[in-house]
Amino acid sequence: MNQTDGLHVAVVGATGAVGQQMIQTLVNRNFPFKKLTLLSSARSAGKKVNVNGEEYTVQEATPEGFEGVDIALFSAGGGVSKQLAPEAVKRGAIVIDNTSAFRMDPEIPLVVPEVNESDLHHHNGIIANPNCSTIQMVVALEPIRQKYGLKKVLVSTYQAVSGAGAVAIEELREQTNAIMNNESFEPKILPVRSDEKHYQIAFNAIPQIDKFQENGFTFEEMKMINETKKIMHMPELPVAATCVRLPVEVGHSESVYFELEAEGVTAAEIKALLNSSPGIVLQDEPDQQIYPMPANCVGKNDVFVGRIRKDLDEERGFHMWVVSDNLLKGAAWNSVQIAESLLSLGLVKGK
Ligand code: NAP
Ligand code: 3JM
Repeated sequence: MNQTDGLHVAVVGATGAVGQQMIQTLVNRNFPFKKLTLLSSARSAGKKVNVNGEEYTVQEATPEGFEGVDIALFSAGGGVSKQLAPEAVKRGAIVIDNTSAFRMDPEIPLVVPEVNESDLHHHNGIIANPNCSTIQMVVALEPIRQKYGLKKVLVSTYQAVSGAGAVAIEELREQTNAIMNNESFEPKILPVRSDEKHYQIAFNAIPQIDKFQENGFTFEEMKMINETKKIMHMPELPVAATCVRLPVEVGHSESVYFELEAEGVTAAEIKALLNSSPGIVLQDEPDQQIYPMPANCVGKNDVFVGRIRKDLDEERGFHMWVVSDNLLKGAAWNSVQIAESLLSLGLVKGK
């Protein structure tokens, strides 16, 4: 098949917070699909979804459901990916996986097109999409790494509830209403659905995203640490992260401290560099009170950077504030962008 005839694309987890954005992004980008298969668990099978004026019926994800699929975008949790991604590949599909299931597998490329698009040349059927918080940070760090070198990265995140799925968005809304109406409520989802304790997220900040590891970091923090080193091909780069959930619906924010290899660099030089770097919008005019905020980045594909300033004590240290729509560049857009890269590099054959 000629690629321009269109591809058969499947979205696994099509009814979820990320899956919905994937469908919308495919439509918005005019992605060349001739057939779209929407997959979920048995719970949502049969549900009708409107895509660009056409009605699609969601089907239960099964191995056989991948027959004839060219590209499968997975976003239904790590367990589903581990079970079904190899089945999709066996049937000839290229899988772009949005979960943590395969990200640290050395045989599997972990790709942010602005940073390491060329890693796509060495895939064996599965390509991993990094964690949302990692993606927006490496888009901002890569131009700096290329020009000045990086010695250290320390990040604290301020993450939106939509990163924990549709049920977490619902929980924030219901809790906020309950508190405003003086009603009682019982937290059930955040910080981690399967953990023993659940805490209020409305009017609060929770310093736990994903489960705690033996080293005292959470899994979300370890994702940021390990994935950053892999994507930037810097296994020795010192990276540390603290990830915090906030009562924001969409848009992750990050305070990033980094140290350069180079000496004598100014904040103005970093601003000029980021202003002309791919995927980045610079919003950095303190005298006009201009800086990125999640409410302004919802629905946009870019990574917004501001508050760039030199550390007062460390000559090679800088601080910046990085914001992006976690469901778009953090998930759906990065996945579709990977699919677009595969097409432009001639790495999708089609059938
Ligand atoms: P969500 O809103 O809870 O949606 C989950 C989706 O997965 C739903 O479509 C659900 O279908 C489907 N699903 C659940 N169990 C399934 C099964 N056994 N077989 C097939 N489909 C199943 O969650 P979300 O926020 O969209 O996130 C989905 C996944 O994407 C996460 O678990 C995570 O691994 C990944 N993710 C990645 C990033 C990133 O940083 N790149 C960000 C957020 C999420 P039903 O409607 O049938 O339940
Ligand atoms: C974001 O149930 C699961 O396996 C999903 C957990 C999850 C992940 C993950 O680890 O894949 C929820 C939200 C992510 C992610 O992107 O890392």
